[in-house]
Amino acid sequence: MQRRKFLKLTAAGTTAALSGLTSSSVFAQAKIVIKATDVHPTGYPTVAAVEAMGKKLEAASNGRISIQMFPSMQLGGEKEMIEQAQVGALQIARISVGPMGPLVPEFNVFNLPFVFRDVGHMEKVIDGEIGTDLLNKLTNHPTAGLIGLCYMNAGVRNVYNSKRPIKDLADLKGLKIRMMGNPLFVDTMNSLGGNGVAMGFDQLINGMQTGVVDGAENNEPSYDSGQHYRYAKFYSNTGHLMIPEILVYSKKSFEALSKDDQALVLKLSKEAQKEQRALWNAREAESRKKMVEAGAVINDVGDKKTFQDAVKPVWEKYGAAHKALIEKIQAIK
Ligand code: BDP
Repeated sequence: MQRRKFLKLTAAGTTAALSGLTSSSVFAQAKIVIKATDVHPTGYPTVAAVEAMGKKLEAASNGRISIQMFPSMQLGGEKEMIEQAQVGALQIARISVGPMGPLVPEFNVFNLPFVFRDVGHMEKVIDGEIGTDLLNKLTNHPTAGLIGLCYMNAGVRNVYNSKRPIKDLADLKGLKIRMMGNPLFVDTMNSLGGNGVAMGFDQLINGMQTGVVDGAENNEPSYDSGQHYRYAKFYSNTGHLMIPEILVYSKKSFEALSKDDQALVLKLSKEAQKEQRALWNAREAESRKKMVEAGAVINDVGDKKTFQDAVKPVWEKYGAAHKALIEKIQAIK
């Protein structure tokens, strides 16, 4: 389908060239279909917010610009999404900040376990100067090939598994827990006493079915929408990570847009950030309810402090180079 569209565009260009129009005037009018992708399904807050952004783009451009959404990992897991955005095979990827740490090391500060005091703290950081600085770091990165558009909420990540509730660190012993692809997360799980296994989100259900892993960790909406309760019914509120999401735009594709179109995309992505937040808050509450109905067994951990103390080596390893940034985050009240 994409190929057909491309051929149509080329044919329009040729006809215009033959009829004496300059190609730039033709391509200024050419329709722009922005391919967007997300690991989550239709109806998930991040997907809905990007779709709403598409409607606004269409309205603001008289139908010239639109977003075509590919939800539910149709274009692969996050690693594949990032790679495709880098080469311009797709334009918008909605990804977690998680896998961005190895690319822009400052992002690993957001990935440090227990770095944010609560959701309000995290929101202040991403909405403020630090959030903007980090998005710019990504945009200005010499080889990343991505433009950082905006952030989105993703709640708190908790451990779930098929064997037992996690109340204390000892309960994690011997459990193989899937983590996102970034060594920081494997180190985090190992320091908590479990066995961290790096794996794509797209491999997780298979991993749980075959017993390659005993469980994973994620926010309630991901656990609910992926029906992970079917394979790992013990959901324990470890709250070890609070990682914002991010919308990235292919730099290659972005540079091909006119300045006005670039400004429009940037403006509407900021609106999408706000809209997603409202959708997120509603969805979190809904998912918690659905999890219980689906038979998930939910528990709080005993002493949170023991979890926070256990991850100190992770802070030393990944935080040492970013002391000033960490202090700046901690100073935000
Ligand atoms: C979800 C994020 C998604 C990640 C996924 C994961 O929304 O971007 O791919 O976690 O664990 O919460 O990989």
